[in-house]
Amino acid sequence: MAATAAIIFFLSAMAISVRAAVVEHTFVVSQVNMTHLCKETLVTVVNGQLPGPAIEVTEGDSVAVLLVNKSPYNITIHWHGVKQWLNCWADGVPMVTQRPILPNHNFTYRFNVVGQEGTLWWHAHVPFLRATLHGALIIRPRHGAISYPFPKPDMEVPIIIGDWWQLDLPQVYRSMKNDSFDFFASGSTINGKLGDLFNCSGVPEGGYVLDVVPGKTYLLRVINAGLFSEFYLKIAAHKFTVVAADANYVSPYTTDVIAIAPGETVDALVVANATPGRYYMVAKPNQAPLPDTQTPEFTTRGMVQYRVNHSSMTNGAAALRSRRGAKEEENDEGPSGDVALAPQMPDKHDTVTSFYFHSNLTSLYHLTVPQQVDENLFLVLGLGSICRNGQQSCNRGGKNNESITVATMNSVSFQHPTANLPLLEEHYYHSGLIDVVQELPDGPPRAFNFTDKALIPFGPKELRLEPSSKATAMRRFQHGAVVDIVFQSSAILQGDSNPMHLHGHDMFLLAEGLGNYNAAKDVERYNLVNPPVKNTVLVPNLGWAAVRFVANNPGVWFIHCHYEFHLTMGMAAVFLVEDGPTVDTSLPPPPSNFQTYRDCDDNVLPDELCLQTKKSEASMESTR
Ligand SMILES: *[C@@H]1O[C@H](CO)[C@@H](O)[C@H](O)[C@H]1NC(C)=O
Ligand SMILES: *[C@@H]1O[C@H](CO)[C@@H](O)[C@H](O)[C@H]1NC(C)=O
Ligand SMILES: *[C@@H]1O[C@H](CO)[C@@H](O)[C@H](O)[C@H]1NC(C)=O
Ligand SMILES: *[C@@H]1O[C@H](CO)[C@@H](O)[C@H](O)[C@H]1NC(C)=O
Ligand SMILES: *[C@@H]1O[C@H](CO)[C@@H](O)[C@H](O)[C@H]1NC(C)=O
Ligand SMILES: *[C@@H]1O[C@H](CO)[C@@H](O)[C@H](O)[C@H]1NC(C)=O
Ligand SMILES: *[C@@H]1O[C@H](CO)[C@@H](O)[C@H](O)[C@H]1NC(C)=O
Ligand SMILES: *[C@@H]1O[C@H](CO)[C@@H](O)[C@H](O)[C@H]1NC(C)=O
Ligand SMILES: [Cu+2]
Repeated sequence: MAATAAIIFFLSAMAISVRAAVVEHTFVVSQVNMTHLCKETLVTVVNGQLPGPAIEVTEGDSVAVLLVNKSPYNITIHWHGVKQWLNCWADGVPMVTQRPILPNHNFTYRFNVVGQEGTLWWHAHVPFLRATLHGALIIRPRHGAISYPFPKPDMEVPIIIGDWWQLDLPQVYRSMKNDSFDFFASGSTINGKLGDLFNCSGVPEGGYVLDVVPGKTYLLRVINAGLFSEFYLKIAAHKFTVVAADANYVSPYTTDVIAIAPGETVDALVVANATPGRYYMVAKPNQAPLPDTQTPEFTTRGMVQYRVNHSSMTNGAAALRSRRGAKEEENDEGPSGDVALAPQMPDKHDTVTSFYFHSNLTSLYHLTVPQQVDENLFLVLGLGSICRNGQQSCNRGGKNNESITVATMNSVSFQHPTANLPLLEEHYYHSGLIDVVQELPDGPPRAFNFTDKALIPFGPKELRLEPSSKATAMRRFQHGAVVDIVFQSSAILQGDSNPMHLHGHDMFLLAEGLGNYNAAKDVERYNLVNPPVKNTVLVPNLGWAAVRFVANNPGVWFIHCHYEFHLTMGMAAVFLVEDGPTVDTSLPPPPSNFQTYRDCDDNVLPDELCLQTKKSEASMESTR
């Protein structure tokens, strides 16, 4: 049975291209001790590595990842940005698309990577644990480097920006769900390394080093795997040519700074054309200025180091210093005493540089953007409160123990499904249960001046706006529906931006702006010719972003903010895309290794999972 399925799977992969391969990995999830900043911390990682292993494929390949869960946690892995065409089963969202993989259990994910090129990534879709469970997913063109739509790079380098946490992350999650928010990382990292801005008793932390050869071109595959912050990335004395974002090619865009929010990826070329020497590569988080609450955030840096002999290196850097002066760039004493050049970074309160960076991206190709729109959603992103213990009324706001602060879309805070079957299974087997989830409203319950700064800081003024509901909010789309969404950030969120990530589909980013969205004048600005195509759209702080996508991939897809604190607080929903009219446009049955409620009778599913499905199963029988 399993063998037959494997053969069918292999044949369908073959049909795409005779040369398509199956890329296989084994991911062993376990806990290891790592020591940074003088402190040993127990972290959950894949194959003992942080970041985890990179998956490298050629477009059209299939991927098979055997996940062996030796951690004490329930785990699922999400293949961030992979479209999972007709394969929602492999999307890896616990209780939305699959049951979690229990401790001491295994599961094999199988998916094809088709019609996408560039950089994506994978991460655990387990609250907060994705801080240490992540890695790159690199998709090269089928016809080799010659088919890159830019000069062939001499070398490709993943640059994963992340956080270093010294806390028990599952406990942080439980606390944040219970109205307690003062938990922060202890540092930031580039490729898992904190760098020399951090030290243990004065001994600098090791930093990421990229050795370069003069004149060579490097393709940086930049991923923001951090939980809390957007970052600015710069390399002293070097420019980037951005060529792709979210595994979609963009018109080459030259800049000295990359802005990247959690969930986004950026591919950029860097030519090693500076005077040979040592140049800091710096990743610095940004945040909205006062009166926003200011949170601890950390700059991290690595080094771009020219491969030349030591004396010419020192001379080169010194020459560069005297030529450029200290106004543009700051010099820093390297650990070994020679001088390395540090880039001048944007101010941490500068959010305009991010707005410009994102607004300046356009698709490399002219696209066929559908013009006829079937559905319009206006999703206001905000904060709210719910009463503890399901009560209807309570004291809200301030320091009280009767309500819990939540994050919302149109005043609904997402209740992650826990008690029943995964939503996708309910949907596929037509249990009828899925009908009881709440419909995501098309617009906010009340209009207000969404970006009125008088609402900052979060205080008594917005109390009247905040009563919210907690529900598994879902929106159903007919197969093929063309959907427009305007995401509107609100001042209730203080000055937070919101990287909104949609599973299973890319979105055309038609326009973005500051202040309140105004259809009367903003629709005219829509780019329907070459909009960037994204799986994660950064909605500017106190601003909006308008996207369009075609709901043609049947299944149940998560849509959520990629800031972990907003997701934990409920800034999420699910989109259910109906089957199309044909087999080729309908969700196939679950893969053969996929355990559903039907396996309970055969004792295939572990008892823990059967117990929780008993109730659902009973009600399913009654609806059949
Ligand atoms: C991590 O370190 C602690 C304290 O040193 C030790 O008790 C524990 O066994 C270690 N765990 C692992 C997985 O190495
Ligand atoms: C893991 O998942 C099972 C089944 O959904 C659930 O019963 C259990 O409480 C979960 N364990 C943890 C630690 O979340
Ligand atoms: C999980 O996979 C590992 C490695 O292949 C294997 O040794 C183990 O028996 C598997 N466990 C289960 C429960 O299938
Ligand atoms: C949640 O917070 C409330 C109020 O601070 C506290 O009484 C309760 O013990 C907390 N619950 C958990 C599970 O931490
Ligand atoms: C080490 O780190 C601490 C805390 O960030 C800082 O105050 C101190 O200046 C650092 N020391 C050195 C020698 O870099
Ligand atoms: C692109 O960036 C430049 C500054 O780098 C800015 O002046 C311009 O307005 C930006 N373009 C858009 C469409 O935002
Ligand atoms: C809530 O706070 C009030 C006033 O601080 C206190 O009297 C009450 O015991 C608290 N209730 C709970 C359940 O902690
Ligand atoms: C909304 O608030 C902004 C910022 O405080 C203000 O500039 C704008 O005039 C307000 N708009 C309306 C329609 O009241
Ligand atoms: Cu958010």
